[in-house]
Amino acid sequence: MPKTPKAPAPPKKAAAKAAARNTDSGPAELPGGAPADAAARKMADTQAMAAAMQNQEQKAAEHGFANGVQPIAGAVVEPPSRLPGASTLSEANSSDKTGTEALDGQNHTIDTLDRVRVDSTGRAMTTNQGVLVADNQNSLKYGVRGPALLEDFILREKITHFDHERIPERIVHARGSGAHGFFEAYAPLTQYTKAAPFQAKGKRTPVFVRFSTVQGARGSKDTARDVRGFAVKFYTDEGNWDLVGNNIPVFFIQDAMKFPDLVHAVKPEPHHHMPEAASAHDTFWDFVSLMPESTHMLMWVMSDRAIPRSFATMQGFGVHTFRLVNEQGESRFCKFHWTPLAGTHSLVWDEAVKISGADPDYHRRDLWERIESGNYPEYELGVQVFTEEEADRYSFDILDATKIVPEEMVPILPVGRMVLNRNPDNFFAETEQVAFCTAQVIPGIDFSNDPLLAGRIHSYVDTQISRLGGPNFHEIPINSPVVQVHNNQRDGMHRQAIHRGRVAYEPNSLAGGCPFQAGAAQGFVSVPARIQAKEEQGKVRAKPEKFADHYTQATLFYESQTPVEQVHIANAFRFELSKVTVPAIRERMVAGLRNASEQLAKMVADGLGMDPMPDPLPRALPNPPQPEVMKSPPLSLLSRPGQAPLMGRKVAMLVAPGVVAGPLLRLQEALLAQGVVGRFVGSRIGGFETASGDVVQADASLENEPGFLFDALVLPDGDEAVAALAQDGHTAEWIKDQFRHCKTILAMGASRKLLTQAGIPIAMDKSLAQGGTGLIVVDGDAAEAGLEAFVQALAKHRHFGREMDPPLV
Ligand code: HDE
Repeated sequence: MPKTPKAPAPPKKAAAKAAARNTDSGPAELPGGAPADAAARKMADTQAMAAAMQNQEQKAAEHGFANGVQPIAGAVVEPPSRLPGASTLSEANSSDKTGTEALDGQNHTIDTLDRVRVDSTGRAMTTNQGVLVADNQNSLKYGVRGPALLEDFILREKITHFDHERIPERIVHARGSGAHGFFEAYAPLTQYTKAAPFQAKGKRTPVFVRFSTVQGARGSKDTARDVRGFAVKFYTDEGNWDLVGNNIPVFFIQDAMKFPDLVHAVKPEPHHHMPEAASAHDTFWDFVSLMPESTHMLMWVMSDRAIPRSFATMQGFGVHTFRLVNEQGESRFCKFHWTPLAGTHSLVWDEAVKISGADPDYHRRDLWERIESGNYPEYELGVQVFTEEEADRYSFDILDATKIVPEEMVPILPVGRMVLNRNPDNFFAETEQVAFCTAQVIPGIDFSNDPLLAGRIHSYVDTQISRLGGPNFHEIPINSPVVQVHNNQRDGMHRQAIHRGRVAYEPNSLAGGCPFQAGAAQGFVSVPARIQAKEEQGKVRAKPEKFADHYTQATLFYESQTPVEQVHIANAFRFELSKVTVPAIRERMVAGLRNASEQLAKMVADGLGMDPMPDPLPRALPNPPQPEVMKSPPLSLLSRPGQAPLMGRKVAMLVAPGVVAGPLLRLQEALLAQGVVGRFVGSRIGGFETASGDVVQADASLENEPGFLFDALVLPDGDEAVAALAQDGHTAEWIKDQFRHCKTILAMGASRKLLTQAGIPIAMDKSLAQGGTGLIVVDGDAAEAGLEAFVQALAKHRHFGREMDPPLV
């Protein structure tokens, strides 16, 4: 056979080019020399980067305890060019849609919310695909009177989207209102923590806050008797930190295992789904009367704390014991406290009930209006810091969420302030879609072993997955952090991020090891909890012994209240238990209360017609340790009148034809300067001619804004005006409510008659000099003095000196 001539060797460059064009296999070795084109260069650079990666140091270091506290940073190889990191060589071809190539190390899903804000000024309407809509009034039909056509993609898109507008409401805390703002540190707190917001004086961290009620549905009333959620998302420069707290520093239960039971008991009863936004029903009281550890929390929930005047006038608490961790890795326990600048002020029950009918959005509106008018709600953040050794000596267990650490034992250290200065643009996109997760902590903040907290660390992430439709809820704009997000999590419903490159695992050499583990120097490292977990006990379902002291701090709370507040607590128990239909539940509850306060139990029993009282419930811990503190005055709401108590208040000034308007106009101006809105209210809205022939405009009516929606009432001088107001039956109701709710009333000149007509005991104003009853009656020529006294009395918010049970008026 003739010898076949040997084929000439292909040029090396062509071989490299050809090899680089395959995605299913590769050469045994790459040809040397300068790469022929981009594909070959990508192949060569990828090979060089992969060959440079070694992982031995990492592997060895992963083992043993040292890594547990000091993990090292991951191995990284600098890529020779951008090519190995590219998903595709064709990324160089850009368009209006694709944009250009991803920038090095950038994740644009975290850009400011501007990236998703929409303003339609001057724009024509389009479909979701951007097609201009010619007619938004009529569906497509066959003939003017003919049947609608299936091909009407414009109608179908619109209706389909509408059909899916709702998402599930939160399991609890469904009703809520949110706001943006900032946290500003007073001074470096580096001694205790390396957490980003506390590193420098004046450092500002953006926040989003959501306040909520617990029991009611998304559309339920704001003024229910309930715990208020106080959840703060800090967008720190080391990632998001969520401090998901309440306006009450303790909780009903001690272990997450009982949370579904608690919520099932308090929610509307399953057979008839009543009552909405109320705990005054059988199943709630059945459950808590069988759970003596709830007693302390019940004291708070039956106090006026559970009916706040405003989100701006309530405290917030982290509830659990957390940890602060400093650069040296030293950890201390910590309790978080928010204290409002406007002071702690509440409604009274009769008022809360009435407001829920007239304005179910009372707190939402109040928050919105405060921010829109520049009366920004402000809170001071304080921390109680203590060591594990100190905690061990306490008479109570700091892992027990039914206990506080009294301020007398560990003072509150003020660390910064939070100002809420921007309303959301869109309720759904921001307030509804915000996902607070207790698991979201940053370096410098860590958990204690509180078993309630442990359940929460799981629950909040978990619940968002069904509420927000999948695992990518962190990419929803309100939830994304302000720092870079890089990991190997991929895909899932509604994924937004488009990752460049083909590597979604670690360790890798094909992405130069990136994203690499940050190591202890920068990354989050859990504090090894030392004395709390006793090895020799092994796995147990159990409670620490001190958790059995169910009543000592309930007593502390009750004894620390002023007499007025104690009466309010008793009245709240009386009201709630009167709504229970099963006497045995009531009796069990009163029997439990006897262990906390004999006086309280007696008042409640009397109010329920219960005589004799049942025997006290047996105690789980018959001889609790002596408490460190017997009385803690800061636990009283009245101990915090606030530095800006007037800010955000609303005053009604009644007007009618012939009103003497001069003092009212002067008052309105003076109030506005202090952040108080004074509104003219008439029998109808619109203009009224004054005694001097001018016109005042009423922008609210006695009918559309009932009196209990205002913090104070001014009755004007002017015979004709007073006669007209006396003719309107609403006027007396207004006055009675203001009087019953212990709010400030100023009556000038002729309007004294209106007080008499409403049955108000006018002689009360005589005691003004002795501290004030908030009922100020002045002659027409003494209006100025009246205005001054009015502003002073308004700052006190309420004048409980005139409260009577049952009410006189
Ligand atoms: Fe919550 N709680 N909770 N909670 N909680 C939720 O998370 C849960 C507890 C609190 O404005 C849910 O996103 C468990 C204590 C607030 O979006 C859910 C346990 C405190 C908010 C959940 C507790 C809170 C929630 C429902 C016991 C005060 C509203 C929707 C182990 C420190 C956050 C959601 C917002 C919301 C679970 C107890 C406060 C179901 C399992 C104690 C302020 O995940």
